[in-house]
Amino acid sequence: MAATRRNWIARAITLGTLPLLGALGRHAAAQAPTPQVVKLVAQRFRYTPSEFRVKPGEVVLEFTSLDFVHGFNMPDLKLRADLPPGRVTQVRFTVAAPGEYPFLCDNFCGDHHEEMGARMIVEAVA
Ligand SMILES: [Cu+2]
Repeated sequence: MAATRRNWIARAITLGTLPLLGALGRHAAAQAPTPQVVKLVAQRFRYTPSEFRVKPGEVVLEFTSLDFVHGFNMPDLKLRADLPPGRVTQVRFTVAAPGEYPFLCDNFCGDHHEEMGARMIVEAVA
């Protein structure tokens, strides 16, 4: 008798919880930004942030250069752009494979130009 009662309670909790989890899942999906927008600043001789994470999907990088027409070159995705100061430059793409995607400045911008690099990390979807 007691066991039956426990089963009934367990079933009631399960039935009550599943719709709640479903609602939370839908909420999370609705909250996921599409595309994912990442703002970056380019300035001799770095990008800020120097590392950022996204999930697989559509991504928009929004660059603001503070001092020079820096370059953006991400060889693994064959992406490149010039980043003139005084305006926002958008680079839009879709990435599918998790991993690390380094990028660098490919416009010579001074003595430490070759140190001007950063990376995007695409997270594996759980
Ligand atoms: Cu540069």
